[in-house]
Formats: sequence, C-alpha cells, structure tokens
Amino acid sequence: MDNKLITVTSPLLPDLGEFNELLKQIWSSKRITNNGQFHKQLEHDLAEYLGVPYVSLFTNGTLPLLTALQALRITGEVITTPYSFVATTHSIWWNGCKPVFVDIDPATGNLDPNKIEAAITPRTTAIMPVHVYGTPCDTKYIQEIADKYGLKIIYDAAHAFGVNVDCKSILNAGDLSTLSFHATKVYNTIEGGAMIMRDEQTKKRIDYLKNFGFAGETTVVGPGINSKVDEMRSAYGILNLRLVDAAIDARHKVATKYREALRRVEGITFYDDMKGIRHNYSYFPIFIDAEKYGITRDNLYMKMKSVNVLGRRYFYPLISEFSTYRGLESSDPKNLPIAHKMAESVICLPMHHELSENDIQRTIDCILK
Ligand code: T4K
Repeated sequence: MDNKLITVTSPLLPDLGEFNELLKQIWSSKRITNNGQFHKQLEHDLAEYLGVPYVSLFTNGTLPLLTALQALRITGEVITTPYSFVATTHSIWWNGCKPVFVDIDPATGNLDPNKIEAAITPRTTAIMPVHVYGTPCDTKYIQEIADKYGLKIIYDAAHAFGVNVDCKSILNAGDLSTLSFHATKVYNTIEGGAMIMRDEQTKKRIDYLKNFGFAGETTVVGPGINSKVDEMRSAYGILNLRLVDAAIDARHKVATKYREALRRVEGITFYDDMKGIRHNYSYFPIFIDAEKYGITRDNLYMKMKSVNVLGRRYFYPLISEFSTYRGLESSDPKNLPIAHKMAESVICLPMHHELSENDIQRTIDCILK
C-alpha cells in the first residue's frame, strides 16, 4: 500500500538551473540587498501580474501588516476577525492598539459586515479584515461602513494572491492590502510578503518605513523597520511568478476532484467557486458536522494522519482563544458563535500543484471510508 506522506501544501520551486543563472549575476554584481535590480524587477513584475498600481516587497507577510498600521497612524481600537492566522491580531497588538473581534459570515469565513457597526466605539480607527482562504470579503459593504465612520481599512490579503473580482484585483480594495509569500502560499519567495498601495506618495513612504525610515543618506522621516528583501529571494520570486498560473490551474483541478467526490457525503460541506471571482485555490477547507458524518472533526483529522495524509486545522484554535487575547471582552465565545463553529469543524485538505491522482484519491478514500 502506498504510504507516502501527503502534506497540506508543498512549495512552488523555480527551476534550479535558471535560478543558478540569476545567482551568478548577483555574485558578479556584488549587489546582494538594499533595493537591487532584481528587487526592482520583482516589484514591477508583481504589479503587472496582480493588476495593481504599486507593490512594496517585504521580508514576510507579518511586517507589512505592522507597517500598514504605522503608516496610517492607527491608534485605539481595530476591528478584526478571530478566524485567521495569529499574525493578523499580533500586528494590531504590536502597534499598541486593541483588537476588537467581530464574528464571521458562514458563507465565506470572512468578517461579517452586518456585525461591524455594533462593534464601533469612539476609539475605533480602523478595520482589518482578512480574505480568508483567498475568498474575497464584501469590500463594497465594508468600505461603506468605513466611509460612514471615517475609518481606515487594511486588508490582510495573505491568502489572496492573484484573486480577482470581475477581472479586477481584490488587492485594490481598502486603504492598503498586504500579502504573504511564505513557502506555504500559492506564490512564494521562501519567506516574503508585500504591501499594495494605490499612489506613488504612499509607495515612497512605505519604502522609507521598511528601510528604517531613511529618505536619503542622512534623513530619517519616521520610526521605520528593516524589512528589505535581498536579491536572491527577489530573483527566486521573478522565476516563480512565471510558474504561478500553471500552479493555480493545477490546484483548480484538485479542487474540482475533491468537490466531485465529496459533494454527496452527509455531514461534509465545503465552498464552491463564486460567480465572477478568479479564485487561487490556496486552501481547500471542509467542515465536518460530527452528528451527520458519524465521527468528529478531530477523529477524522487523526484518521487521516494515521495514513500519512496531513490535513491542517486552519484556523483552530481561534485567535480569540489564545491566552494573550482571551481576556478581551470581544473574545467572549457568545460574541463569536459562527467563528467557534467553523474553527471546531474545519480541516484543510492537502492542496497544492504537485498532488498526483493517487494522492487525491488516497485523501478522498480516507474521508469516504
Ligand atoms: N496573515 C495571514 C492570514 C496568514 O495566513 C499568515 C501566514 C500571515 C498573515 C503572516 O504571513 P508570514 O509572516 O508567515 O509570511 C504556515 C505559515 O508559516 C504561515 O505563513 C501561514 N500564514 C500559516 C497559515 O501557515 P504552519 O506552521 O502551519 O506551516 P508548517 O511549517 O507546518 O507547514 C505546513 C506544511 O507545508 C508542512 O507539513 C509541509 C509543507 N512545507 C512547509 C514548509 C515551511 C513544505 O513542504 N516546505 C516548507 O518549506 O504555518
């Protein structure tokens, strides 16, 4: 019996020969970091690929979140979702602001816009939603609320690389959006990330902030940080960008097979594609109703593990359940019933560009039997 380990994801890797050619150029130029030619090229190529005006590269997906809050001078309270990776809320905390959790919409897993207004207080200055699993938030509705109350919006778009709504990038929504290019993402630069902005002035300011605040050899314009991407990872990113469309297509095929096989299984639900959306298939979450399915989510998770199929419980526990945040009033489970239900029923199935027919079938068999 085939017992090969099937992991939840596997990194998209550029051709080693091509990468080596670019490394040779870096070696001979001796420019290895600080806004070198590959860094500039990657920012340009990404802006073109994503269909956004400006991109600023970062060393991971957490630092652009921290920097976005700094750049917009956010203070007080920030409304956010508990159903995300913990970095979303950490960025609010590191800025000395108070995260205020609002429940999610079961139809998308994203912050429920209908519940945002009730959480706004005189101290609220911003909303930080997440396009969880790459599913677009209701950006129009969230913008209406932000405009009504004079709030900023920073989208944590870590999962939303290449996601378009009506042929336009979701990354253009809100004041700023951030991406993660971590190894586990659809598109990776090993570690990496980016911020997306709409005007040149903001791009300039963000570029200063990620370079300690330097606006010239002797001028520091703000309390910046170091989040500069080196030339090796920029070169790697340029090559990976050429492969990402094929990887998304491969993921789409995996999603189609999962959906065909699992659609009629009692007690299992999942998301279908949404009309007008170009999805990136970054994750394939399924939700287990233990009563109908017959075994609990955790038992299925362990059963999969026992045959070397490694699903992941993204996002369990909820961020609001971690000790750092559990004491907040908004962390009260009564405030977050949908988020709790989803966190307790989710398993993300293996989803990446290299899954074979056999890998997919083994995963399905484990769920069906
Ligand atoms: N906002 C959101 C909404 C996010 O989801 C994230 C990160 C961030 C912000 C912050 O972005 P970054 O600062 O991380 O760029 C992973 C990632 O570390 C994290 O980037 C990601 N979200 C989060 C959802 O998942 P782990 O701890 O689950 O990954 P790990 O190491 O267990 O890997 C999972 C599987 O992937 C492994 O079983 C095998 C495979 N893998 C992984 C790595 C790292 C490989 O095959 N090769 C590899 O090099 O956190």
